[in-house]
Amino acid sequence: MPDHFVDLRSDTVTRPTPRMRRAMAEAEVGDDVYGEDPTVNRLQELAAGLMRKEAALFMPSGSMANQTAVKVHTRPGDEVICEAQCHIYNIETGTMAAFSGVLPRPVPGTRGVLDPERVASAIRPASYYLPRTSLVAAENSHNLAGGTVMGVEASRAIGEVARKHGLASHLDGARIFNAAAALGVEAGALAEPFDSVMFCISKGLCAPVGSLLCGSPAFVDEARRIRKMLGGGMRQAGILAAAGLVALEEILPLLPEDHRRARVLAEHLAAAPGFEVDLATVQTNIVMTRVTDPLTAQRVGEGLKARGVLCHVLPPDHIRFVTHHDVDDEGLARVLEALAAGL
Ligand code: TLP
Repeated sequence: MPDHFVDLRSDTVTRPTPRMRRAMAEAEVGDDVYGEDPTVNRLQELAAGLMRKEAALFMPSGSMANQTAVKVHTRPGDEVICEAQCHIYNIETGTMAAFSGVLPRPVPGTRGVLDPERVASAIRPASYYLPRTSLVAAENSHNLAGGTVMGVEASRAIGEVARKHGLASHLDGARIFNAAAALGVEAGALAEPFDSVMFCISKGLCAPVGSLLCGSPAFVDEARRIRKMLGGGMRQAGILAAAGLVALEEILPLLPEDHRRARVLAEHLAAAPGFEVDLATVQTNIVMTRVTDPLTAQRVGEGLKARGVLCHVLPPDHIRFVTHHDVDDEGLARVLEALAAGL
């Protein structure tokens, strides 16, 4: 998109910073399929430590990382308990069925947070004629619920219920650092209760490509095999990992600024006629709003675009705005002006 747009469609639109580009140009590289890229190895070690896991694997995307985790943790015909609006089930093109041959067992959460009792009651009893429940998947922060966060206690409760019933657990932590910043805890405390966790460096952290899939050494060994099966083995990937190393140092401390701007935008929308926002869901960098009559989400999206603001329309009546590093206070002011101009 041309620079004159304020782009709030997603935090995936962030571009690498000048420091990242320099680090990318200068990165020491090797063939990562042989495990010989020193920059990838550094990022993987750092990621594992941050997520309180023993090992990590650099993946081309969050979707591939999530689906690799599903594949490693399940066998065809198994059932995966997941929050009803989660990304793994709803926005990954049905890969869990197509690639792993598993059934989703969606369980509605409260503002994206799974209830351990509901999870427990969705677990199938062991029987030769029932699907086998083998995995519980959670998401933090929760994208479609509006960037809501799941606290340390709630995360532990889900990890525990899975362990107690002999199930594996996976956390889609695409935006785990946003959740951690909002809660004022270390990301590792949110990741620790789960057997595996994925986080993205290519969203609010501004790196151009990549996600880290973290877990035990045995999990990561198998994930490496699945990544290769999917054609996701990368060669001199240190050029990409270098941006991730900078992202974790340079951008991570700035995430609260994105949250502050999301809050300003949300409060503005909540007070504007034609929009409904559940302010309690505005906990990180996502603002989910419902457009009410006589406006329609499509028309609002078009009206904002005509005034230089891009948002993500979710038909029929929702719009998502995501704040990020590349939208500063001036950008935010332009969004508020566009809204005030009437649609
Ligand atoms: N989310 C994208 C779109 O797919 C909607 C976005 O713009 O928010 N888990 C979560 C929670 C995500 O939000 C996303 C991307 C992914 C996984 C997948 O990551 P990628 O895009 O790297 O495959």
